[in-house]
Amino acid sequence: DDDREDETGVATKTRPKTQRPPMYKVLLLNDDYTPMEFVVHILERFFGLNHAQSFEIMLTVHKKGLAVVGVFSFEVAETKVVQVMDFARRHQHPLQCTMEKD
Ligand code: TYC
Repeated sequence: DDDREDETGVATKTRPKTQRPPMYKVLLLNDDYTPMEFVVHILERFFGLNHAQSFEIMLTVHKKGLAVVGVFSFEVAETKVVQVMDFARRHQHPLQCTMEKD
């Protein structure tokens, strides 16, 4: 940090404002039709979660209606959403995945 002198001649530290990129939550939404095992598979495949973590998040979505799967930069979050939506559509499941600013 920079040293800055005030009116009395006392040196104080100022923190230069560091720009951090905005982060985005990736959300998984519940529905009545997508099989539980398919959701667990998606979480393992696209989010690098182990089986236990994936099962836990899937159950949270099933019970609460949605859950945050992870928080990423805009580009990474958007890629995950597209990957999940494409994979679900290819398998004809109505699973919904979306993102919002953290
Ligand atoms: N509710 C679904 C079922 O009972 C399971 C499910 C969980 C679906 C999570 C979507 O994001 C989801 N088969």
